[in-house]
Amino acid sequence: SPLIHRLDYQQPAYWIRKVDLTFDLDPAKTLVTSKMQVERNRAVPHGPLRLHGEELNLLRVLIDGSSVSFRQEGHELVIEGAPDADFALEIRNTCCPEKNTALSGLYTSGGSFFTQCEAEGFRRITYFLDRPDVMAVYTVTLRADASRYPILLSNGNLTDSGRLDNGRHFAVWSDPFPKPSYLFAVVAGDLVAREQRVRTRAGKDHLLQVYVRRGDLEKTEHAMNSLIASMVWDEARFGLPLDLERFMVVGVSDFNMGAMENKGLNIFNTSALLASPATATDADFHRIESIVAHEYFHNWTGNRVTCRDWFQLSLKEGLTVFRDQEFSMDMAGTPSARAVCRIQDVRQLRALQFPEDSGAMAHPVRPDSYAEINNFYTTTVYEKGAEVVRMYQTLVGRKGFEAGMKLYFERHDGQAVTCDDFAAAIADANPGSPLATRLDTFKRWYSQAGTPRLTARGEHDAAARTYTLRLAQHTPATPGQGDKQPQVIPVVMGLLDRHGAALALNAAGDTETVLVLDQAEQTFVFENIDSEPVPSLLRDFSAPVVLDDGLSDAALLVLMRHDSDAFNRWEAGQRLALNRILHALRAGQPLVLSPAFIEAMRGVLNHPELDPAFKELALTLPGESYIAEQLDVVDPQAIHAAVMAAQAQLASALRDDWIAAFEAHQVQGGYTPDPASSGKRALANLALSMLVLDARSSGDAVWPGKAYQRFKDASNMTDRLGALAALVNAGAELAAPALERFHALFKDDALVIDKWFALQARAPEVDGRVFARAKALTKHPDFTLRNPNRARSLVASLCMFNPAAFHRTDAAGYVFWADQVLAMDAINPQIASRIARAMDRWSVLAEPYRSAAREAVARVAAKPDLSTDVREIVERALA
Ligand code: HT7
Ligand code: ZN
Repeated sequence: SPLIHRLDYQQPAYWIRKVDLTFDLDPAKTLVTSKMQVERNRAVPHGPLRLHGEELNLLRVLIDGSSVSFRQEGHELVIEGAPDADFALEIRNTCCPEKNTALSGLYTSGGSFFTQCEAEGFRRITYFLDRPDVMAVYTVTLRADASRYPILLSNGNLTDSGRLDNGRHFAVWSDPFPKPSYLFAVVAGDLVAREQRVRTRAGKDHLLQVYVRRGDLEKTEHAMNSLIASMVWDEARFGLPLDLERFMVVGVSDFNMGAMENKGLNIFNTSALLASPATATDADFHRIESIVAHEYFHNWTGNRVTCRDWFQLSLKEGLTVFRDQEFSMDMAGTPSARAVCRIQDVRQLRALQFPEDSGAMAHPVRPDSYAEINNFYTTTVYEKGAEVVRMYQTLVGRKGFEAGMKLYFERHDGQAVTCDDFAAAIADANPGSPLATRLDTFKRWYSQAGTPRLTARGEHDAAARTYTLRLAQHTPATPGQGDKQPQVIPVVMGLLDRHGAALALNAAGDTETVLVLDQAEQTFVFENIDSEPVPSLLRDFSAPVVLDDGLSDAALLVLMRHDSDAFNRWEAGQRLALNRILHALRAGQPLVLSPAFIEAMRGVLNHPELDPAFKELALTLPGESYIAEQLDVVDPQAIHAAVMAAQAQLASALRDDWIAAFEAHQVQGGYTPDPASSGKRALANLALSMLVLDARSSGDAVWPGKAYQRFKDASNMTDRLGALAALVNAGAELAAPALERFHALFKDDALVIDKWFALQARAPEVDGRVFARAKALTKHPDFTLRNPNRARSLVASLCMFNPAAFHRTDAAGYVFWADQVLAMDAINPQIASRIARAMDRWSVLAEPYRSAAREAVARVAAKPDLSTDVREIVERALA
């Protein structure tokens, strides 16, 4: 497929300023009539009007009321004789929602109609200039059967509604804000709404509605509360109010991503919307809060100011992820709960984005080319993009960042702009700042792929009482980018003495500072340092880099016990564990945890002041994909064996402490998903899983029995799933009856059954049993590739999140992967290409995995009628 290049951007030959859309909704054949006000763009030479359109049946094309000649060229409708003036264009076409299994455009799910237009779904509804820099004002008339589709929704305000003949009815919606077509939405179906009227600080009244299927209404309270909290936060933190009288959120079970920020009509995957204590875990409640906030925040960062072209995607996504992360931290409240949020975000970044940055799909935050834009809704664009925005804030300060945001909206409200425009606004609002003085170098974060390596070495001069810190950076080559230039790396840091006391870094007595690295190598000297200090670098993970500070285990122990920065306390513990695991892997020796490490972990577990949530994170070993990232040649089985050994040793050495922790962290009273209660549940669940694991090697039946009892009696899903996971992950005999019981209890709740599949597909592999079970589950009557959540729960869980079950010496995992990708591609290319990415890093695998994996990728690539989505992924993998 041809590549689209960022530097080829050109304005369109025409703008579409106003659209009148009429839908005669029918699952088999929906009729769409589009009346557009088209304006000639005098900034570019006159040329044909080229409209995008896919999977449509064209009925007629009129310009100023008269038919015109046109031709269809691939996915374009070309009108050669379009006037060199403004004109009215009318197009009539049909599409087939019930056959739309790709879930892009207009489709049906559970008997209702939904749309998904980002990135290029609008062209699957009608012919249009389906690009984000074409912004129009929409009026939408929906006509449908009144009994099957009593609710008819679109963007903006309801301006008319009423009955029609033949049991049909209609609704007219007008959206006053010009918007790109990707923010257009329609929903029609038999839905019910939770409603809430709110008054904002500015004194405006709004109606908030959360629409779901009948029966799901009681699961929408948390989403509604999250929406209200998001509104309050955005007004308080950034002065950004809701600009619509009505804000609607709708849940749908078949959805390719988490949610979509359509103007005034957000559409959500039910997995990101519905929660009750009995069916959703603490993690689900937290995820829902963050996604509801994310979509709401897009109303300003994405909708009011949108992207000029899709290469600028991180302009809205990186910024909005940053905003939802800040919101979650503010909602968490205490410094410790904020640190837990940050640690979770960084753990996610390292587990998903770092591998992306070092694999076949590595690309800059602002990519240079793509074949299929849907392949670039990536963790690099989203999460690394958010880290880039965080670095702006670190370099100009929180107030400076808020001033930069204000200037960004003053300059660009109502426009479609670029990442450069955002950078300019933040820098211009902060003249003289370390950002403004290095803006061009800073912007390399947008253009260079790959995770920079930061090396730090310190030298203490006892006679001069100085400490000299040498920082060096280097970014490894990535596909298509051999040579990298130095980037701007803000290093938030402090120095500790060997007893853990914070040292003054300057005459003012500051104990924390920001070093700004912008060269390949730089040296920083600290005065009046009496003895060899322990450096605490990159506090709060101040830049998305891999740090090599060469610290000894003894120095890491000082940081782990005493650093004022909670992130670095956690990080030191992870590094101690990682060092042991890597040492064993490189030496090909069995893993043995040192007594010092075990005692340090005991210290954390029994610490009287640390938060349970922090303890749970500190006592969880580094993930297998993060460990793999540290190695040049990856043997997934060896990594798994080392992690399992480390876990077994921690389980057994701290057995009594785990018992005490489990008993001390029972939450009394009704369920609430607040950070304190969820932290306790997380630690109790970890303790329980350690005790059940240890029971397996010691032959003890008490803890599996207790876990089963807890599973049966639990009053919330976090405890129930935690106990079930403890049994399944330890391979306990009681796992099978517990799984059966769980399925029977929740057989009618799709989101819970997704958990049932995922738990089994993600269980730690032992002797190929997990793989065999997962493969068998593809034949389970509840399994289907047609529902993305279900497909992800089994296929993605196995292929992308269970390396030891997937990477097998007999290559059966790769055969399974290829079969599933090909089957999925015929149904839903976006989901198929996500699953295809399980092979991004095949080339770093040890043999025999490497050759077998390559063969499987080649088998998929050899299929002639592959979608553009999957083709781009497998061809990049093989390049
Ligand atoms: N902006 C939304 C992206 C999205 C999407 C993209 C491609 C295909 C389907 C999709 N559904 C949603 C989601 C967000 O970042 O908020
Ligand atoms: Zn987003």
